[in-house]
Amino acid sequence: MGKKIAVINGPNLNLLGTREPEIYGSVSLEQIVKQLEKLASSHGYSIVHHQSNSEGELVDAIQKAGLECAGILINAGAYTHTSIALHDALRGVKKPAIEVHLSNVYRRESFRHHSYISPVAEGIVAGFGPHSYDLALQALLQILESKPKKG
Ligand code: CA2
Repeated sequence: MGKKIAVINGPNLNLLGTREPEIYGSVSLEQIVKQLEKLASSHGYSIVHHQSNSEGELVDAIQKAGLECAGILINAGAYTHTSIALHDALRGVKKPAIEVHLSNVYRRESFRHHSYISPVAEGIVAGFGPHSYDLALQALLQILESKPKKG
């Protein structure tokens, strides 16, 4: 079966690379995931990617990741700032999760300054464009690789 890392992306992130390049860059989500797959495979992990524009589907993806994956990278998009359901789902999953944002949310509108994800994340990476995902994966791998092995 192999070791897996879940990458979960929320609403509108399917549009990456097509609009608002001044905020979100010109790299597509597919390209970001390809890059993550390279880094993950060099550490013996595969990536399971899920993007959805629906809150309930994201809850399902988190629950599934909790059963199948060693850890989670999550960019919940605008649901970061609104969703108690995603907070509860992540809280219920006993796997490390890293919160990712392309933009520096603290440089932007004040409604982006609160996150329901941060209290249930190991850490946050924001503001480095697509590179935020690579940095977050590096951090997650470090957490996973420093865990004492069971048995
Ligand atoms: O900076 C981030 O990664 C965000 O999670 C992106 C969300 C935003 O609501 C958060 O506050 C910060 C929005 C994603 C929208 O993505 C688009 C990409 C290309 C074109 C239009 C939207």
